[in-house]
Amino acid sequence: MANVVSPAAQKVQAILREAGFDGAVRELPQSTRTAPEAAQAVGCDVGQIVKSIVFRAADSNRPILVVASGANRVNEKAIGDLIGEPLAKADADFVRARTGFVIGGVPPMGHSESIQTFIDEDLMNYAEIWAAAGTPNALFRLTPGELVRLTGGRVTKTK
Ligand code: 5CA
Repeated sequence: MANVVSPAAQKVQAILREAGFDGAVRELPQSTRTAPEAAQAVGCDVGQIVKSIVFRAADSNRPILVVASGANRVNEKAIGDLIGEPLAKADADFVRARTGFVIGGVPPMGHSESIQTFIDEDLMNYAEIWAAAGTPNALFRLTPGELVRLTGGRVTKTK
């Protein structure tokens, strides 16, 4: 924990500890802003990277989080059907305001408000996965079961 210097990454580490998760946030020298960069940085398959993609529900204006495998594209129409309203793009300001984190560092949990979350079922195929930890160069390793517990999200087909 002592080696985590960025305030945003420290915040994620603290949130994880409070949730009873004992894994450590890792700050890396290189960028982990995108899923391919993150996979390269930790030496895993791109599919093992947890993308936390924020959308805006078009009618209610609430944020919707899709936690997707780095190998997959999100099917916005399918998620819109699940929530009963279309999904719109979220811009960088919306993401920062509603999650408390900048794009490229948004973690799957610990946001400034509670966000309805859908989890890509393909992430369940891996023994270990990696998620963003608050900044575009911080990650933490977890299991799919831990992801489900930490986010309270619904596992479904998101692609
Ligand atoms: N740290 C990496 C791996 S964990 C990461 O956060 N990847 S990510 O996929 O979860 O976050 C990047 C995502 O942010 C992109 O997939 C894209 O959906 C979104 N994004 C990137 N640029 C913008 C932008 N200008 N406006 C809105 N969303 C964006």
